[in-house]
Amino acid sequence: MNLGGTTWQVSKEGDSEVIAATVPGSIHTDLLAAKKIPDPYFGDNERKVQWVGEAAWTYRRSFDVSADLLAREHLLLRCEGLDTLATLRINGTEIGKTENMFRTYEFDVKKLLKPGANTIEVSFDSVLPYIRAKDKERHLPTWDLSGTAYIRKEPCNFGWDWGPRLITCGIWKNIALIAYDTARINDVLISQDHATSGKVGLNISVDANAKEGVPLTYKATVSLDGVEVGVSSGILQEGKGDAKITITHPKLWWPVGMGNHPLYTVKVELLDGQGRLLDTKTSRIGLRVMKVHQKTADSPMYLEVNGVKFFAKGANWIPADNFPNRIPKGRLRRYVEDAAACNMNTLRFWGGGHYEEDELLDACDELGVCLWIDFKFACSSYPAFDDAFLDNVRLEVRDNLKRLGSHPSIAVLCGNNEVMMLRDKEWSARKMGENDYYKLFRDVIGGEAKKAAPQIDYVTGSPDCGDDHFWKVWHGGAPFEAYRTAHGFMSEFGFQSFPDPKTVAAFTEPADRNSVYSGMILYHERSPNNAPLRFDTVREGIDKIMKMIVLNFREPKDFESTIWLSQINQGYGIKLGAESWRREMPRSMGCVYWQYNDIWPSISWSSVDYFGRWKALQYMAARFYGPLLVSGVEDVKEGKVDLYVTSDRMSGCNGKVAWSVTDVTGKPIKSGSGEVEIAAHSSRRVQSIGLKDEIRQWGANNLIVWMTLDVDGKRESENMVTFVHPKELELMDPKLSADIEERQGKFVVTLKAEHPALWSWLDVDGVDARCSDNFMHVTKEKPVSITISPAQPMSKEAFAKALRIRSLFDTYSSNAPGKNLGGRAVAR
Ligand code: BMA
Repeated sequence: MNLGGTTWQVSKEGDSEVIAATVPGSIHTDLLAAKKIPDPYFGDNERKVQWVGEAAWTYRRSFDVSADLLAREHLLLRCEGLDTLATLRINGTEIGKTENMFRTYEFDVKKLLKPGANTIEVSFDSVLPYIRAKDKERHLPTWDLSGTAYIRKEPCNFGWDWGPRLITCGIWKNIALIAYDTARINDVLISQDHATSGKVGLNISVDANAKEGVPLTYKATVSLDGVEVGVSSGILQEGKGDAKITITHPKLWWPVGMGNHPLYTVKVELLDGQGRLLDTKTSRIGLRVMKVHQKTADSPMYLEVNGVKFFAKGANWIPADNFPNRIPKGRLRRYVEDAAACNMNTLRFWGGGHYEEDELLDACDELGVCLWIDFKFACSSYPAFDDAFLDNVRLEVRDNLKRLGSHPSIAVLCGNNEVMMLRDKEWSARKMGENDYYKLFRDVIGGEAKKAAPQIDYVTGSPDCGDDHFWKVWHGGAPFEAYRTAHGFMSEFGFQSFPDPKTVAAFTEPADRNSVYSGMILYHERSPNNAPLRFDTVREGIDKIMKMIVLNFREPKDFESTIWLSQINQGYGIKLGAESWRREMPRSMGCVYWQYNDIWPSISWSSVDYFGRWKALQYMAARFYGPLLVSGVEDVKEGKVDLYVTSDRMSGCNGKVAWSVTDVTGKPIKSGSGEVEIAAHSSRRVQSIGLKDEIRQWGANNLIVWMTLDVDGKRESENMVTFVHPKELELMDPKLSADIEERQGKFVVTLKAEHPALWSWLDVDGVDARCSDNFMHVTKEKPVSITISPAQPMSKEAFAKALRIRSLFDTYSSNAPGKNLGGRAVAR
């Protein structure tokens, strides 16, 4: 019996006012619905609602229990998520207290319930006095708010360098009464044996809570697309039994770009001695062997699936909302679709969030996106000296792996994010002792993970396993070119940008949008520190964006141009890193940029913003993560461009690489092409284009090198490099124009340019619209056709009126009309 819904009420401790509440939910969303607080994501409202996290709140409802339900042998209250310090009462009697938002708690309530009306009350204490008192007893070194590591609550709920501090409480997951007779299934653990080729052996371990003297049997059925492919049944001994099923002609599960992602359904039924069905548990699995190879002297860390080593391409996932319950259904799936559409095969669920929703993992299983999942420990030391804390963590790991452990998309389980940076030989004022570090992350979490998910590789932390968090560019101030000096499995690196102007408008007043340094803009950017409410520290993020823009591009002409140019700049930089690491495979084997999504509307490292709008980086990722990539490395001193072809394909192919050199006006200078053999999972230099003479004659700042890769007559990749930063190119007005054709509610826009239009993009004024591609280069020889799907129906006239076409040229403030030096420029 589901106890969730809208029949709940909530009140603040010491206050007689009662407001309607929704379960699952959170106190902020209830207060918002009751119009008791302003939208905390708008302007600096966050500051005005800090009192919410300081207060204690009680949720209550009444519910009817039928005589039938009461007649069942067992009656439990099951809470799948209580955030966080809760005291529960049934009909006024306390039934327990909880202290971990990540755990599932069950309470025997049979004796307390009565036929007819009953009440449930869940009181939440503020976690702030609790963590303050704990930290006073013994301070834990941290980069975050002191004391937060004492409580098992989403770390970023206390604020992060991309998110607000809105400390929630509430019943954030399902709550229900569970009634059953005789026995129920506790857990089902499925392991796969791929040792014999052409077969996969499944061992399905069933664990039921047996009752002495009551015979129990099980039946396990495996099916694919509704067709049964194996069945096994037997008798449980003391509640335990192993079903063994061999799948002949197995269809293997592969990540994005490597094959299909078939999912088998495993249904386990628990029956009593008379064959009466007692309980059922269904899981979806994929047949695959996934391995993590940690870094060695000769190799970076890398992932392997079904015996095939593959390059991990993707981004880091953070919670999609500070209030996860209000994420619209389908939105999480959409994020995964967008990742897969951009050729991402990996998402890392970073350690400062929560154990993610089923919808998100289901989508990753279905679409072939591999997951690296951190346990939820980040950027702090932890009280591993406290046995009660360790016991609490053990149960947390068990509960979460019971729910998540069978997802085929999980490639890596990882103890924490960046706790190793706070680790030393002994505990000190700034560091955590290594004995306690290993006790928590290797022995306790690693030990539980081995038991609960034996077939998923576990690593103690990121970047413990030889992966790299490369922050020299954003945090260290180095230029994007520094990415080319690093190698390995790059699990974090990133650069910030502004979100879409529509998103900026969602958290600002028009007057805030007169400068990127206006108070409200600064307020929604949180780097470098994780203390959002402190105004005594200098915010550096916007400065970093502006400095990097003018290092690579020209100064933007106005507020909106700054937004778009910040996106082009971000994409330009991340592309530089991603292509470099892909090129040098297998010396580097992973590129997982920071960060994929946003928790609120903000200026951050994301490529998809809080509302799901793509930044330029997301479009560029589709290209630089493409299964086949042609890329160029410029060397102005040697006067050459080296062309590389990189393949993540499962088999070899032959292709044609063509290149051409033009001046910035688009005038052809030199070109060539050649056939190339492309091996599976390979990268190599296919050609070196000597351009010494051209540089001497035309000037390095006047040349653009274009390249394409075709396979079987199909364009697989195209790219462009210049010898200088784009700001040094004396661009001409490209005279962009567009032809619009309407096709079943969508519009096909063909962009044409008279001169190279670098990073051209389309945008529909005031309307959300999906573009099949964006931020691409258009030349006279190569018009580009883009399909645009507006979020709302539009007439062709309205569309044409709202369509805006721009390119890099339009963002600049100092475009003297086409002042091209045409051949007179001097090489650098
Ligand atoms: C990292 C992450 C996050 C952080 C990001 C940006 O190292 O693990 O803690 O948000 O950098 O600073």
